[in-house]
Amino acid sequence: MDYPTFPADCRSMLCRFLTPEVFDALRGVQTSNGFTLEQAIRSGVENPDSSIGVYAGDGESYILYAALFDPIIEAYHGFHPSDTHRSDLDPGRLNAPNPDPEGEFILSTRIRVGRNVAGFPLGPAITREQRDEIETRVAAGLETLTDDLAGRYYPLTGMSPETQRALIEDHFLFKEGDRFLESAGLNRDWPSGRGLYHNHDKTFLVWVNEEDQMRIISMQPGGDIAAVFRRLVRAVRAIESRVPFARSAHLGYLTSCPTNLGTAMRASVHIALPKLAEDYERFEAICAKHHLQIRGIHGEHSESVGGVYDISNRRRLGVTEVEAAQEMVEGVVELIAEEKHLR
Ligand code: ADP
Ligand code: DAR
Repeated sequence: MDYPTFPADCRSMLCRFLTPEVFDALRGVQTSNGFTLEQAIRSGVENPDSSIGVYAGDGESYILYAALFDPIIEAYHGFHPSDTHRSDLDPGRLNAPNPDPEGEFILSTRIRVGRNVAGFPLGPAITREQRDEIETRVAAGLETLTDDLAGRYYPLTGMSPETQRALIEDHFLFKEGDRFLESAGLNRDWPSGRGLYHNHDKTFLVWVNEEDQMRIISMQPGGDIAAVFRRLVRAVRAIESRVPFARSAHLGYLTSCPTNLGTAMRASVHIALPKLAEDYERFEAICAKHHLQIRGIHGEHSESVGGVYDISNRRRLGVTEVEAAQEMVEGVVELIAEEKHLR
């Protein structure tokens, strides 16, 4: 593979940190799963509009390709190679009274964590057989869950397009055909091995074998962020007693995209901020102050509709789960105060 050419307007972390020196140092490297530098950077090379542009094929990728991954991890999370990640999943330490008890602003709250299964490669390097084995093991473990976590697993294979479309529209199921994931090899053998688990009222869901091998999701209408966090913690603990999670002392829970390392947690609200959206610079400044990310209402790479935005914590590594959720809560409190002031 020759050194890739990037367009002059490329702003991804890949084109920023893949210097010719780093490329030459890593070009002949392979992990024990045969995962190469070319595979790790393919998404950013084929999609120069990527924000990041790299994916790991296994835990080893973060070690063997550290010369490329470490500066990207530091630029995104503010996490230095000598830093140590800590986890804190104690809901008692989250100070989150409902920021919108009257339901004027927050339509819904969703907190998710990415998890991958210990002993297997990550999605970009996994084989079809390994991915299908993960689906079988995870689905079997999930279907032993009890009480409000009890539910059923629905394989994507055999799910009607109408059912898929409805679940995606209602924000319960992942979209298909993301070009960034496609280039990273994360859509191979689609839809084999993919599926959705959910409890009766769809407040607890698990995506199986999308970008990560699990996305464990707690969500409900309204702004009771503390209740959503409590349910997520119970679910994560119940699942980890059934399926071992891939993690490292340095990087926390391992994920295919470096933006999701550490807690692998994204805590978001769908919130109506039509007046603040008219002063977008002020909106962005408040979000930047609280390390918040602004997305549209159908997830990443989607648009806002009717002044409703998906607001979530941006940092996932080098902060604990409680700290990341607290960051989101405090940012949402300030966004609501500003929206009230503008109204
Ligand atoms: P992820 O959060 O898993 O990285 P996305 O940002 O693509 O993935 O969001 C996945 C789905 O979850 C999308 O349909 C998105 O609209 C939905 N979603 C995210 N946050 C919320 C929320 N607070 N309330 C309802 N749905 C949400
Ligand atoms: N689209 C890729 C990934 C960015 C982070 N989002 C994830 N992992 N879903 C990009 O480089 O823009």
